[in-house]
Amino acid sequence: MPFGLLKFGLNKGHPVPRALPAESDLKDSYDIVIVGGGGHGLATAYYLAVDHGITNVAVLDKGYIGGGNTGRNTAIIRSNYLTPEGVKFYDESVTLYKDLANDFDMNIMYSERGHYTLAHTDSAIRTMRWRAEVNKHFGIESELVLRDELMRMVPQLNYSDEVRYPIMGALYHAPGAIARHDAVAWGYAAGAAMRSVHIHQNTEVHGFEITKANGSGQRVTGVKTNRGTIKAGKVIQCVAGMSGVVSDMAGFKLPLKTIPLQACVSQPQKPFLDAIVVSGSLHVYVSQSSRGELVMGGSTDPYGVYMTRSSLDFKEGLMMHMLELLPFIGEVKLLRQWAGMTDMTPDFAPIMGETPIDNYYVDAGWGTWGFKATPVCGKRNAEMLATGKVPDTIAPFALQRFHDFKLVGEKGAASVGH
Ligand code: PYC
Repeated sequence: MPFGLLKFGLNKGHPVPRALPAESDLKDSYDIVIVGGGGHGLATAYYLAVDHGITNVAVLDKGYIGGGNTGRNTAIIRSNYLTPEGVKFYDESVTLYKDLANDFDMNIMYSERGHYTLAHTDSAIRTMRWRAEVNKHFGIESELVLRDELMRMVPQLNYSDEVRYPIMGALYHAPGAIARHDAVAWGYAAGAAMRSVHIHQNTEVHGFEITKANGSGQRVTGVKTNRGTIKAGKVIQCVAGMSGVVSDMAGFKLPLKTIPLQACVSQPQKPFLDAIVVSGSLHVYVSQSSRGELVMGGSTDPYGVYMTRSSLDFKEGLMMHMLELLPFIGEVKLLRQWAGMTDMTPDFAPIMGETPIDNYYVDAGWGTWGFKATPVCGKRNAEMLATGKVPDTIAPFALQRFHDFKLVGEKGAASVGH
C-alpha cells in the first residue's frame, strides 16, 4: 500500500467527510421544491446550486434517495437513438456523464464498454443502418457491423444458424457505458447538500396548494407533505414510476401508462463479457458489472400496475433467451431479481418542461430510458427553473406535443420490448 495513503488513513486530521450533511429541519418556504429524490431530482438540485447559485431548494422523497427507479435499472448509458431530438439530448447526457466522477470527486464506476444492438432480420439490419446514419450525422460514434466482423468483436455470442433468431449483425456504439447507479444518486445528493440544498427523506407529498394566477390560469404556491405544508416559488416533479399519481394531485393528466420492468443479476463470474449486448427480438439486454455479475433484463411486464413484484414468468422467459445468446452460462445461478415501474408515453420519449399550472414543471415519461438521461435532465431542468425559459434541448419533449401531434417516435431505439 502506498505510504501516502496509509498516512491519510491513520491521520485524525483527515476525517472522512460524511457523504451527506445531517438532515436539516423542513423550512416553511423554499424558492424551489423538487418532488422526488432520485437521480433526476437530485441532479436538478445539484445544477441549480452549481450552475446558478440557487440553493434555497428542497428535494423531497417519500422514501430514501435513489430508492425508486434510480436503484432499479440496469445502468446502461448510450446515445444511439433514432430521432434527431433524442440523439442530441442523450449525447449531451453522455458527455456530462464522462466528467461526473471528476465533478463529484467520487468514483461513479463509469465504464465504457461498447454497446451492440443485435439485428436478427433484414428489416432490423435496415433499422440499424438508419440509426447509424442519424447518429453519425450528429457526430455520434455508431456503425452497422455485419456478422463476420461482429464475431471478431464479440466472440462470446452464439452465432449458430440452428436457433430461432440467428445473429446477422449489430449496431455498434463505442461510447456505450455502464455506471454505478447509487453512486450517481449519492454524488449528486452530496454535491447539492454540501452547497446548502435541503434533502428531506421520508417526506411524502400529499398534494399542492394551487391558487388562481393572473388571467384565468392557476399557479402552484405550496406543497402539502406528511410533515406539514411548505410554501414554494416553483415546483418540479421528478418521480419516475409515480408521475401520473403526482400530476393528478396537481390537477392535470399526463399521457402515461405505468408498467413494471424486471431485471436480475447472476452470481459474480470471472470477467468474460466486456460488451453491452442488446437484442430487441430476443428481449434481452446484458452486461457484466465490475463485480462480475451478469446484469440482465428483458421486456416490460404484459400489464400495467403499480407494483415492484418479481415474477417467475419473467425469469423463465428471460433465461430462455439468455441461453440462446450465451448457451455456456447454463449452470450460472441467479443472485437477485427486482422490478421498477416505468411511465410509458405513447411515443417512447419523455415529457419535460411546462405544465398547465404556472410555476409547476414536469420531468416524466421515463419509461425504460431514464437512468442514462440523469445528467442532462438535471442540467436543463435547473436552467429552466433558474431562467424561466425552456432550453432548446428539452423543448421537443413538451407535454404540449400531444396536443399539437408533434410526437418524437423513439420506439425503434428503446432497447426493450414493450
Ligand atoms: O435504453 O438502453 C436502454 C435500456 C436498457 C435496458 C432498459 N433500457
